[in-house]
Amino acid sequence: MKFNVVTIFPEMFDALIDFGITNQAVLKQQLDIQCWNPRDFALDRHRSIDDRPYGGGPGMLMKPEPLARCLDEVKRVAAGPVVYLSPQGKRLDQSGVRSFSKLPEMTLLCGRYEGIDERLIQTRVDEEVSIGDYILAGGELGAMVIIEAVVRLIPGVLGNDLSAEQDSFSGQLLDCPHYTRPEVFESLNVPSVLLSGYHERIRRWRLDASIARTKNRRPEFLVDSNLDNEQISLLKSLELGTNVECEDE
Ligand code: 4FM
Repeated sequence: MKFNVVTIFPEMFDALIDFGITNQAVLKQQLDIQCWNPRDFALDRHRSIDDRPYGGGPGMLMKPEPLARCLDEVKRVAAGPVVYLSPQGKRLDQSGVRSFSKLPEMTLLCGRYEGIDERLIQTRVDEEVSIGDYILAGGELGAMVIIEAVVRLIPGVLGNDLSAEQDSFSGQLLDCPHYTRPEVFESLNVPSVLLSGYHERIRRWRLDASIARTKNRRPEFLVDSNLDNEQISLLKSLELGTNVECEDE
């Protein structure tokens, strides 16, 4: 998959290119990140990209012309939607990440300062997306969040075929607790079922723990969710208090 990123801070994306799963995907040519700097499209001597807001007020805005020239060049050579990262956008969730992961290419537009000229959003942005209800200083970290979340779903990246979507049941349920060696850590034991070797009991314990956690921490996930019969019956026994496992959840 290819990401075109419009940003005045392209070096920030070295974090993805140089580390972790995104680095692995770049090395295996499963991921391409190309940054486009609006400053390179400014025509004045000072290569200015910001200007003062009409109507007054504090701070600066990204001026439309360099950004427009930059985006027009990206659109000339690139495929897929232009996504603008901002707190005003539609909240991203795992199903949104999944639909991005099916695209061969997309463009992420990162703003800085107090905002970008609205006419640029009107004329050149397909979707406005927010990664959460908090205010960052620019769109770059949001773009990096999208790239990392999308890349781990691309088939063949990480060897994800089992782990990527299964680890959270496709975003429907929260993950269960995990344990590794030693068997006792600071006098805390690993749940004995995980040491038993009974694979079906382990599978049930994990499913049960996932449903209990979800009910306690994110009950809204269980409203209108597509649980199977086994999951529904586990949820009912949890609601009746007849569930023996998961004491703290
Ligand atoms: C965005 C600052 C554009 C300045 C931001 C400009 C954000 C979020 C966010 C800050 N992005 N989800 N929340 N961006 O806070 O995606 Cl011009």
